[in-house]
Amino acid sequence: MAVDPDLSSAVRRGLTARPKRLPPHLFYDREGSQLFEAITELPEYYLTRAELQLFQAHGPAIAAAAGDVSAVVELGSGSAKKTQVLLEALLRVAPKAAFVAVDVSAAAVEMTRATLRARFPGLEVVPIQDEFHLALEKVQVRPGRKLVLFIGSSVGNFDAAEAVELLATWRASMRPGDALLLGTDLRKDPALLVPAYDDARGVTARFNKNLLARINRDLGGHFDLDAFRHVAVWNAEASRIEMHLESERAQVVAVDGLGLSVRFEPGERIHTENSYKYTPEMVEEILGRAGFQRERTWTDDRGLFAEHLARVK
Ligand code: AVJ
Repeated sequence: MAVDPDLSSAVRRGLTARPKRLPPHLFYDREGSQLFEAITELPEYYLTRAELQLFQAHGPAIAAAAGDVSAVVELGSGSAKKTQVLLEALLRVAPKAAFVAVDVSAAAVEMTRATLRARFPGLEVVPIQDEFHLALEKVQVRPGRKLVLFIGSSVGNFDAAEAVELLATWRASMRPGDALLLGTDLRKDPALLVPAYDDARGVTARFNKNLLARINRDLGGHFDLDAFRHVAVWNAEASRIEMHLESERAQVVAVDGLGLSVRFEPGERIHTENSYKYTPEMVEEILGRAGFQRERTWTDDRGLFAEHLARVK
């Protein structure tokens, strides 16, 4: 078995920690990425539709506020359906702008390039497979102002301290006049939040359990997926949805590829994801501490999701 060293060390660290945890970036292997796409179409998962509606309604205003940029840089490139709507508006204001698609996965940047080629034939699309801060450094060989996109509530996986550190690192590779467009989910009634992470069809449960399936596939694990329960809870104090995998019984699970046996108590949980939900004050604070000045914020019609345009201070 060809074992991925990043996966191995993350799984070993997480399953030997107390409480047990697994980092959310492990969700996104081929199966997990497909399950995430399915989540974005669920009736309960309002985030993607709200952000799309926001770009449809406010794309031109966002573009006008961003100004005549020479490059639009998207950190984390997916199927890019929402990005295309925004990009259409941006290119009307900045018709010569290039689009730089950044992802740690080569497959993701290639998919983005192919999709955008078809929709915007004249657009220069630059794929960069690298860490985000290194990609931002590379982009700066181009003259002109850059607009950096970090949308889709991707920042939601990080707590405030981590988010500040992340944004400050990017800020260090940005120049005066460059802008950041940050997409955040908003804090709202848990009656709306919880079902978005615990849908009736069980797609999110499968997405969560795919972590165990992935360990079985890639690391010779022996997890019985039926012996774990998908749990999504609202943590009001921390302002986040938490996802866990809860052991239904006492069990010992071997992971052959790691030479590891993991013991679970009945009801013991593996913490798999935090998804932070923001107030405007939280966003202002994070951006400010990271060296950005928030200039404008837009929300969708229902006030579920927000997009913030911030400038290098
Ligand atoms: C990709 C981090 C924005 O937190 O809503 C969806 C991931 N997890 N359902 C989110 C996710 C469970 C998603 N983000």
